Amino acid sequence: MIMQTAVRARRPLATVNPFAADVVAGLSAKPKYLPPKYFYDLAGSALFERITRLSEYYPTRSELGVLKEYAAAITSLFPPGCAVVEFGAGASTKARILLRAAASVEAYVPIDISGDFLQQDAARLRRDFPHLAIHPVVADFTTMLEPPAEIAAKPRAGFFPGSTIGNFEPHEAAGFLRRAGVILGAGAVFVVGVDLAKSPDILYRAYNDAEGVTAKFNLNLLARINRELGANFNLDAFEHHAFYNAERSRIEMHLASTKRQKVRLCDTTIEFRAGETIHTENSYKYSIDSFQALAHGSGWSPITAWTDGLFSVHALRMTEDK
Ligand code: AVI
Repeated sequence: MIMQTAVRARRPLATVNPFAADVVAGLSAKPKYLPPKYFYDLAGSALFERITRLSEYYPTRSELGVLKEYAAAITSLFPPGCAVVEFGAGASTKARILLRAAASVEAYVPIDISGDFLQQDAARLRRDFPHLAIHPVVADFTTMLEPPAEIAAKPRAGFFPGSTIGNFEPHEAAGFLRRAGVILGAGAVFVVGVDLAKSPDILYRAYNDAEGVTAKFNLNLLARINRELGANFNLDAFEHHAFYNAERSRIEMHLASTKRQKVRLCDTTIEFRAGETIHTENSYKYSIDSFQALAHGSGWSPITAWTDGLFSVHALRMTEDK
């Protein structure tokens, strides 16, 4: 019998596990960073849900208030017989406010990466809005390029609430707005929720709540890396830091190492100096004008914006095919 030695080709980490590849790349960079999209595993999503109910975290309450107050005005801009496409839909709580106010909408297309969640919510939406066609799409909306086939013939209104656009770098936000323009097409209206620049005190408190929920949300990123990648982060040796960077008009979140230490993950050793941080999130804050300028530079014509002074909801129109 001939003994064979199996020589298995090593596949690149990015193909085997994109999470592991992104974590190793981010923690090997100078300065260290981690992509904020990895906050939202099951535990992180539950913590974010708690954040939205904190007294200090005004954006969710403010946006819901603006949407409720101006729902009729917002939906009056929608093209008749349109499909509403929501990017990163989650539980579609905010879309429901618009769908209730918009008599002429024919279809709702929630796009989300989490399939299970989307299907459960679609069943509830079909029950609550029996006159609407509900077409959930499981996809990463940041890389999508075409409208779903089911609504190819319909005019479209886009919806991107929550100031998630603030978690993109401005050039990424511009790229996303351009791609959304291609998906939504000529004549589309795009409703985008954007947090406003304001007093640094209010911003500081929103990301440094007294109960420490935002700190847990930030540290859960390390807990997730331990759980999923078998790393050995000691969560007690890292601290949540969040501060307003006025020059860049953004809240920055970091995890700061309280001492000199080494962490093992994916056959790699990552070294930390005392005080060294991992940059985990930026949350850009815009003025009405600065967001309209960004939208305009990305192919959209700003129509109007509604605000309660803290948060803004923008209506944009796509006047030509991009
Ligand atoms: C989802 N995103 C708009 C939130 C924000 O405010 O930037 C994420 C968040 N990070 C800390 N608290 C909330």
